[in-house]
Amino acid sequence: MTLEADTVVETFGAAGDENKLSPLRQEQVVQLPAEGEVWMTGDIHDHRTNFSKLIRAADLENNPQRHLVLHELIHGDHFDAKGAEDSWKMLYEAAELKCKFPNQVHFLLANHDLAQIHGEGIMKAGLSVCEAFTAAVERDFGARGTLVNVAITEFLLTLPLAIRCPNGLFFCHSLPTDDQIKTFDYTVFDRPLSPADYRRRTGPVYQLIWGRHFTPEGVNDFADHMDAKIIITGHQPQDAGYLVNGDRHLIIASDHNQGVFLPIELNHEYTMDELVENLRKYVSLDV
Ligand SMILES: [Mn+2]
Repeated sequence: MTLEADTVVETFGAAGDENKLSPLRQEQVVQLPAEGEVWMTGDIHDHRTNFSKLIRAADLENNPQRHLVLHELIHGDHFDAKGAEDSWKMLYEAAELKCKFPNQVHFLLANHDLAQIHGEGIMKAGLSVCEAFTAAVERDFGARGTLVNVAITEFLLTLPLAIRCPNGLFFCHSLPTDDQIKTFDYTVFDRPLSPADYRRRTGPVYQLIWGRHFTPEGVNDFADHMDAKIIITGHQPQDAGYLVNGDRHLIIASDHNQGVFLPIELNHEYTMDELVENLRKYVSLDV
């Protein structure tokens, strides 16, 4: 793939504008309509086979009623010999998809995005995945790599925090821990964000997308506050593709060979059992 820096900067800019200006967006939340369908996914982390199958199967062009949710696309396993990590390309593909289908493609801010915005915060095997990501952009765009990295950062800052469906389903990357839920600043969804919202540990954005191991009781509190029936997240790795965490929380993963996604009809109210029945494995897709 040979791309000009100008093209890449322009595409990330346009996709970010689509994120911000979407008629479905209310502050940090995307509000889906009561008709059509949505395909919810889990973390993808540059899993190229699952991503390309998903895009082909979703066939957004021929299915204008279909919405697609994407999150945590970056920071995967494709490294070059010098340790540069290639996931900017998948993020770029997703940005192109947003430009082409602005009302059908929706993102959720994830903790790896926030780490990349800050340029630090996640290590793997003793190396910074954020620096590895940036190194691939600099490798591919040379002197213009800095401009591209700025465009990527600005794009990531436009990603919404949550998606709400009229059937009571609520999507976000993760949830705050039980301790944090007790004092969580729920106004974060309904107002413009400030730097304090992103702050490590104390910021509500940070808490929402970094939290792990919250209990079904914690989820109940959160779901009641948000007037949600069932919450679907990614973030916590699932070898089997998914985990039911109590009656109101489903975790799904899309970043490995047993990964799943979840097609949902927006005009139907689901039970947890129905959601689990609807889960589909990427390996089952014949596309
Ligand atoms: Mn995550």
